[in-house]
Amino acid sequence: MSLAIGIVGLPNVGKSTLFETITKKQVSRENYPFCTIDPNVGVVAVPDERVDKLADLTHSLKKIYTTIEFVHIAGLVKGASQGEGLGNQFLANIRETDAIVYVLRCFHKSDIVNTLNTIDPLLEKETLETELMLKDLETVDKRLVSLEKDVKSGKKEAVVEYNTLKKAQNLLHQGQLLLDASWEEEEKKILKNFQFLTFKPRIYLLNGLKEEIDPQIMKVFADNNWTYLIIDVATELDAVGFNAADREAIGLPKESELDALIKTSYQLLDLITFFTTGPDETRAWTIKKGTKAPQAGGVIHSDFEKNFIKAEVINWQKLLEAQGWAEAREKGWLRLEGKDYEVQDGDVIIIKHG
Ligand SMILES: Nc1nc2c(ncn2[C@@H]2O[C@H](COP(=O)(O)OP(=O)(O)O)[C@@H](O)[C@H]2O)c(=O)[nH]1
Ligand SMILES: [Mg+2]
Repeated sequence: MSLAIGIVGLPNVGKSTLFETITKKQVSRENYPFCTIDPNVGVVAVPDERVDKLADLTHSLKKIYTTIEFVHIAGLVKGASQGEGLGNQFLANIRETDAIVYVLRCFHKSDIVNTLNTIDPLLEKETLETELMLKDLETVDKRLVSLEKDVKSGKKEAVVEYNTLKKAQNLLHQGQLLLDASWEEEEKKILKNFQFLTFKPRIYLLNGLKEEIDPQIMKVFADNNWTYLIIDVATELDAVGFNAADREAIGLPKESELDALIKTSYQLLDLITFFTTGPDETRAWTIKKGTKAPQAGGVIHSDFEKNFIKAEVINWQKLLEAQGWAEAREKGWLRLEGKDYEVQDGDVIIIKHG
């Protein structure tokens, strides 16, 4: 399971600069044969010190981190959803992503042409969201028409789907993002099938230096609980490859802001990581919080889910404390868990299968 994130923004707000930073940090394809090869997709490893420590402990030959794909599309302009510019086609490219990053221009650099006359991240946000809503509305309208016949003949599933989409249509007409409305589980399942753009979790990337951003604007984001990050993307591009000490020397936070973006995406999507480790490799695996042991095993190999017997589980820190698998087993620290066990973030697992 690789996570994909779409990048949207108006022209000249820093999308390409962000994408260039991402591609410079891109993982080598050797260790990640499953990655997409596409010039508009950048694949980065999710930084995780637990992988490094476990790999040291078990002398792994290989370390495999989980990855995130970033999908870059051309700038949206007003009217993109109706095919203005090439927007329509581009919007379809981010249909299959799990979340969307909105790049909003906050940097003041007068020699760079801005499609708006002022620096107004809230207006940019609104423009982008309107385009995504219109795109979703187009999908809804089409589907409603094709459902009519089955609804008239009283097909139960068609009626449920119709009502859900009608509700979505109304919300979109009122300018509401689908994710922000409340939905029954059944409705959510229906909506998921359509990969609606406004039903995806979102992160607002305020592109600029903290000093450049009006505190009032930050307050609006905070008050509304909109997930946002302040990143001066141009500076991050310059600092690609710097270690923590290099970064501090030029007044940047120790951690790459791109790493912060990756971690935030992870939290936003309710994802956790578990590990497998041994002499061959140490590997991080991504699952949704709440995943049970057999399904977690299925992420590694489908046979592990089908023929699941039980799992040996230990928290990664406990395994380090024991100083190895054999020692942990001797101390009785490995827990045997059955098919109802909910895998926890930081678990190290051995799946026993038939
Ligand atoms: N000062 C400053 N300039 C930036 C920043 N991000 C992008 N730029 C500049 O803005 C211009 C447009 O950026 P680009 O990434 O091409 O925008 P795009 O059209 O959204 O892809 C380039 O000259 C960048 O160097 C930033 O964080 N700070
Ligand atoms: Mg660009």
